[in-house]
Amino acid sequence: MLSDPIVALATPPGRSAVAVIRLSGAGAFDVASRCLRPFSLTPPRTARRAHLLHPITAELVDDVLAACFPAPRSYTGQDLVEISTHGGLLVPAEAVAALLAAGTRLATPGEFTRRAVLNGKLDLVQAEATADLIDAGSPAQRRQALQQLERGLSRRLEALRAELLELEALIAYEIDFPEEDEGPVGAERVQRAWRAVRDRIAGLAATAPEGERLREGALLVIAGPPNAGKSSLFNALLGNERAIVTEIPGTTRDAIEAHAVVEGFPFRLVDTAGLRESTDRVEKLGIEVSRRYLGAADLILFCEAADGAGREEWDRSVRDEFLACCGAPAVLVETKIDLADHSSARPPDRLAVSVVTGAGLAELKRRLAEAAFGRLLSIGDVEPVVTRARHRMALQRALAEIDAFWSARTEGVDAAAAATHLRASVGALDDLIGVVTPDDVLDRVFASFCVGK
Ligand SMILES: Nc1nc2c(ncn2[C@@H]2O[C@H](COP(=O)(O)OP(=O)(O)OP(=O)(O)O)[C@@H](O)[C@H]2O)c(=O)[nH]1
Ligand SMILES: [Mg+2]
Repeated sequence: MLSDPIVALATPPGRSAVAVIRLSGAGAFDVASRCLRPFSLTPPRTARRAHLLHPITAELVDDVLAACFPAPRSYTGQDLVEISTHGGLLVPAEAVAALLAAGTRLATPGEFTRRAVLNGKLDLVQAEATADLIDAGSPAQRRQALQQLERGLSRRLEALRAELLELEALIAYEIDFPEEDEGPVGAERVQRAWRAVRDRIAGLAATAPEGERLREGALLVIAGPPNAGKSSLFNALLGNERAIVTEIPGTTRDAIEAHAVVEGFPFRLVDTAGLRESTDRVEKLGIEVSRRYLGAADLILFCEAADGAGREEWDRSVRDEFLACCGAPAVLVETKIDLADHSSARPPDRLAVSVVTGAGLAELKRRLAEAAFGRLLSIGDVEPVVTRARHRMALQRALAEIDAFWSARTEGVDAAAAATHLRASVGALDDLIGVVTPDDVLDRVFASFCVGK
């Protein structure tokens, strides 16, 4: 049912000053009136102090603040009551129990936002952004989610949709009068309009790799010979002593993964076992794990020590061959620069760092953010970005259809048939915004939501 009254705790359980409970659906005010003394609908959207009582035992549960949001001016678009109780484990749970006894049921995960979508309060992209904003772990993620929540991406998609419809209108004459040689709209104008909208859709689709990376964090794998200072650098980027550091080559055996925010961007840092030919069984397993991470990396931070540690097996050609095999772009660093012999010239492609003096670390962070998120940095926060596989796939479908339109046109297929591809392209954008959304798509979008969202 999509309108029955539902209730859930909107804040996490645990010790806190206040907790917020939401109640939404047809009859939500009746339910609230059975538990709140006094209960008043007016003035709407105004918090009022009340006692919350159990509707059957009449036992006082808490002293609360309650606000009523009559439909359609509420988060869900339905009648909604927001109740602030005292926090902790017991009080909010008992308040929810009282509301359940008064005739509601517990919301399923994401059900409030799902109702907001079905009632047209949010589109699907905004609903996803709501979850992303809550999950944001870095400033860049928060800005991106907020921009989507404010309809930055939705507006761009609507503009693209309007351009596709205009293109369709341009060829309407050819559909109506297929026998005429040249309609009132020149072929060039149609081509220009097609090219413009095609490029704009392709441009948006091109933000997908970094956009998806922004949601998940860039996988940055720190690799290099044993004893090169990888774990030391991992700790320095993380800001705490997570990985064990010793002067013994082969200290790190297993890969260690941790979330880090670098220059405001999210990274999944991985420290790996130093790469060398080893006969030690455990170390060999660790090196195998390193290779697997390297295969999945978005970016590799390759370390070589200025004091020559671990250099024997890693001359330049071995390193270059290794990096070429990895596939991901690499940032090269020369570690332990405080130990360097200053008379020797350093190759210009490498950034010199030291975790002892802190030299080069700020520059390294900038380079990492640039390497992993350069496109996002250059387009800034104003341009919309797509951040999910769902977005990317819909745009690719829109692009394929608009290209199919052009092929059909150049191959002399009649205008009405070619125009069906434009329709399909519009349809792909509609699916993305969530104009008409089938249940299974909604199920997938809301699968990761928690109860109370
Ligand atoms: N002077 C100096 N010593 C460093 C620096 N970075 C690391 N070291 C030292 O180098 C040694 C090896 O450092 P680790 O960070 O454990 O090196 P690793 O690459 O993780 O080594 P494995 O895990 O064995 O592959 C330790 O004794 C560190 O204290 C640095 O910037 N300056
Ligand atoms: Mg290590």
